[in-house]
Amino acid sequence: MTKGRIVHAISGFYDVAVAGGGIVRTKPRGIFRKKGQSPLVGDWVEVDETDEAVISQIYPRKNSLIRPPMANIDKGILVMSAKEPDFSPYLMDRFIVYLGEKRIEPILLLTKMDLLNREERKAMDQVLEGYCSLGYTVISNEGEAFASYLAQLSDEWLLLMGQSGVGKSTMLNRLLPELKLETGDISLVLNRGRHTTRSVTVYPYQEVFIADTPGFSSLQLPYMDKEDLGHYFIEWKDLSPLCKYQPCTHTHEPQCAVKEFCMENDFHHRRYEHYLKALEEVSQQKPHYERKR
Ligand SMILES: Nc1nc2c(ncn2[C@@H]2O[C@H](COP(=O)(O)OP(=O)(O)OP(=O)(O)O)[C@@H](O)[C@H]2O)c(=O)[nH]1
Ligand SMILES: [Zn+2]
Repeated sequence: MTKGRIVHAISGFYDVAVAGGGIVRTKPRGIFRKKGQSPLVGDWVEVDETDEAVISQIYPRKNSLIRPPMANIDKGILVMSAKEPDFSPYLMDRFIVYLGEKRIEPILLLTKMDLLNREERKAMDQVLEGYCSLGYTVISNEGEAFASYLAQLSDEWLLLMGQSGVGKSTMLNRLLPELKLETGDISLVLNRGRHTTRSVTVYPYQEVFIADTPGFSSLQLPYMDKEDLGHYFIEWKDLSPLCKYQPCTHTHEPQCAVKEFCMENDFHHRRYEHYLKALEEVSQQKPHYERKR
């Protein structure tokens, strides 16, 4: 038996990077299908090579996603362009909620800052400072900032996420020039995305693994109780216990500490508006299959 990690899935086969080096192509034991389990890229597994190589055990996951089908992700790199497509703080906050619910740390990677004029750049810097002040890591794709960030990580799995055309492939090509990934204008890229949204490719880079998924334009918030949504707005952590009513949805309740705080400045107020929009969506959700995983 050898412990390893699934790095690639292809037509029912799973390539496992095994302890000691090397990749072994495996099939899962039949028992998994009977139990309704299927291995995911990112899974830690035991491989039994006595006969043909099979996955005999899947270790418990710290998290798993359906789109892309992956497990045990440490960090989500939210790639957002300043323009083309336009920067959307609402989309960013949705991503942050989505990752928060999966216990994945979000890292904000800004692209196309070069397309902004001086005024726009100033406004953008202010928004980014807001996210920095919340404790999030914010990196621009200009210069070597992202490469330097990656250089200080080890043994982590990162997932690149972001709309089509924000510059994910361009970024990967800069890190790994031998990849020569296709990059292109948004309309072409959108077409490609539509056909392959479920595929996932993992690239080793220095001491980390970077998973790339074709872009997508919308993101479904995970199923959650509406009282839980506020947990993913980290700046409210110490405030929500001070709300008069518990649990508080920070909407109609009187003497709500979160609401009072959010009225104080534009950045927090905008986050609060995003919270209200997301709350409406979460309130209308029906429990769906993702909940059972
Ligand atoms: N001006 C400018 N253009 C960029 C930058 N990064 C990427 N681009 C351009 O944006 C377009 C889309 O970039 P891609 O790397 O293909 O986008 P993607 O995120 O991989 O898109 P999907 O493959 O659909 O996920 C290309 O024409 C790139 O040359 C940047 O920092 N500045
Ligand atoms: Zn409240």
